[in-house]
Amino acid sequence: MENIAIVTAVHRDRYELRFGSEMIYGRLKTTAFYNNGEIVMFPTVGDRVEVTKNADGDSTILKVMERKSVFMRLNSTQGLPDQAVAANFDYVFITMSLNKDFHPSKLERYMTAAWQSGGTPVVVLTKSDLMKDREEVIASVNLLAPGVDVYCVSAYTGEGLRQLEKYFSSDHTIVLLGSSGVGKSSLVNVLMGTEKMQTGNIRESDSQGRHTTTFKQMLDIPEQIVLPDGSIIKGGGKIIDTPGMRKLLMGEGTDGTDSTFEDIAKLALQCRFSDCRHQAEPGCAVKKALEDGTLDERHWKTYLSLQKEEAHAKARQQVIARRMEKLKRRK
Ligand SMILES: Nc1nc2c(ncn2[C@@H]2O[C@H](COP(=O)(O)OP(=O)(O)O)[C@@H](O)[C@H]2O)c(=O)[nH]1
Ligand SMILES: [Mg+2]
Repeated sequence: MENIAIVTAVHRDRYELRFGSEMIYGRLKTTAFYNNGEIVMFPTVGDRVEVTKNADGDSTILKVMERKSVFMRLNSTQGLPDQAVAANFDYVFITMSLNKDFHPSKLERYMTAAWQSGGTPVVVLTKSDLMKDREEVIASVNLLAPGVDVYCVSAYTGEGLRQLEKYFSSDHTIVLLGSSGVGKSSLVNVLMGTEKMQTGNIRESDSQGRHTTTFKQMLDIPEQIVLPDGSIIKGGGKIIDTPGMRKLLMGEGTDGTDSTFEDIAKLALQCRFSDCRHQAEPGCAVKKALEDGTLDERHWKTYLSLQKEEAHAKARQQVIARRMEKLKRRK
């Protein structure tokens, strides 16, 4: 695999690559990524790409290798393929701040996205220094995400960071998922021991057009991490910080939905009609469960909205496919 590089950062049309122990820059080979009538997904942070090394200039990226995990987001430009946000990670740190960001329905959506991505979710509740009383939030997480590890951490005091040690290892990559402002970049900085990432509510729109610098980055966690109190924990591995996680695409696969909404899937099997839409059909087990309270109304609503998003994503894919067909015929 001599000509395989790893994407460590994405600039507007230039990619920062790790090639063996070297850092190099690369650009897409135009004919490989545009113009061949097919939807070609651009590389993203974490991707393994095939390159032709150029000794005195930018290297050429020929192709994106198969991904073991990926987060997708809807393209804001209609008709263009959806974008990969981060790829090939092992753990998804679902970050929510303890003081005001925590909402059960948000957690459910993140859980679904995490399972669908192919990564393993870990719930990391941030800014623990601002909240002494966590029992309620932790109980809520345990209820919605049974079996998923939960941690309370503070980038300011370093509380709880020692417990994350087990995720840091040279063959593991972590990706941070969570709303802007919850402290993802601050967490990265404290692990890195330096201000690698800009912090303080950078709006997502700013990370796209106007700025040329990248906020999407994969960093090497140092072998030893010095916590704010001076104590040392074991580090290692890689961490991906990206602000572009808001409009995550709920993909077509239902695996993720299935693990978060297993209860609903089970109920649906008990409906009288196998094609029950859980609206006004007689003998609907979902309706009954909603009525007698065994199925939580909010949980059901989250499920419905995700279904809608999936349908929307599918429709978009069809529109794109049709356009691409047309383009092909025109050539
Ligand atoms: N009190 C407290 N504030 C924090 C902590 N981590 C981050 N912040 C603050 O929260 C704001 C957003 O942090 P940032 O790391 O940029 O969040 P991001 O958008 O998720 O990357 C900044 O003003 C940080 O100083 C923490 O552990 N405790
Ligand atoms: Mg940030």
